[in-house]
Amino acid sequence: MRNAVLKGFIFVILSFLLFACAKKEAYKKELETQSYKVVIISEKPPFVGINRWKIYVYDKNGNPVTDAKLKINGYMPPMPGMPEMSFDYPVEKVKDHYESDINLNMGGTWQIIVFIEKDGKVEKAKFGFNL
Ligand SMILES: [Cu+2]
Repeated sequence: MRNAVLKGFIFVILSFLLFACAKKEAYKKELETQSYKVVIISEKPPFVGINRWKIYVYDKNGNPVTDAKLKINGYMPPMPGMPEMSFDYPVEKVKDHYESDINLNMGGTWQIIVFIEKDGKVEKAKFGFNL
């Protein structure tokens, strides 16, 4: 009986911890390019509006890459009665990572490309989602 109470107690504490972690990193997207691992973190999953994204770039040894130049493009293919849209979002360097305000100004299909430029070479990390 005591054991069951203890187990229940531990379960509740673990659930709280899990919930706290999940809340802190509500959205995480990991992408791979030839030379890098790119991790995008945001407080919320993509939504219509201005999304603040933190972008972490790592080399294949897991070391942070902090001297690259990043650019992010958001593209929406043509929709009925609407031409295609393409936006370049400026990216700023913040300490050991990068940040950008991604303005997803309407619902629909979005294709995102993160351009990572370093030593004169550009690599692209791509993903997409529906809003
Ligand atoms: Cu559209």
